[in-house]
Amino acid sequence: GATRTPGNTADRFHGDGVRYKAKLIGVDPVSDSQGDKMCWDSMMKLKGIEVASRKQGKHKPRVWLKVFSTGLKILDERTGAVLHDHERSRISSLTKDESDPRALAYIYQHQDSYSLFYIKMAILADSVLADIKEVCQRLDQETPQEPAEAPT
Ligand code: I3P
Repeated sequence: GATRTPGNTADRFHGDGVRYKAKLIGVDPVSDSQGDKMCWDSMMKLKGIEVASRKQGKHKPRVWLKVFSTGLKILDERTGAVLHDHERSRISSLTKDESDPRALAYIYQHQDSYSLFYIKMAILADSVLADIKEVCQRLDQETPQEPAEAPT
């Protein structure tokens, strides 16, 4: 709508951003910024580790996923410490988990390497996916001279 134009500083992603309760399923190094099969294989690998960990009585770390106009942050739920700070221009391949309606994954580029972050939300992932898409797509609108890097 009209209130979501780029450069609008009064929207909900500015300031403290939008905070979602979540758990970090895992982080996995991947070889590229995108690729459906690569993402799926990485997610299933992390899911296997999650299942094995739970059998040993371990729980997924509880976090907050915060969506800002500038990117994403993952914070420790209890202490509020920032565990990961992800600038939106380095986020690629946002993936909806077809096997779990509360989970999502994305790839973050750090220098020459890529990591897949696999996150389980406390709510259905759709609205969170839409929020992440929105902040990443704004980047395209603001820098039309650059090739699109945001998730499609
Ligand atoms: C828990 C249950 C929860 C799950 C939690 C499990 O097992 O599967 O749904 O939280 O994961 O321990 P149980 O029913 O045996 O208590 P999520 O739905 O958020 O994954 P966790 O231990 O990693 O928090």
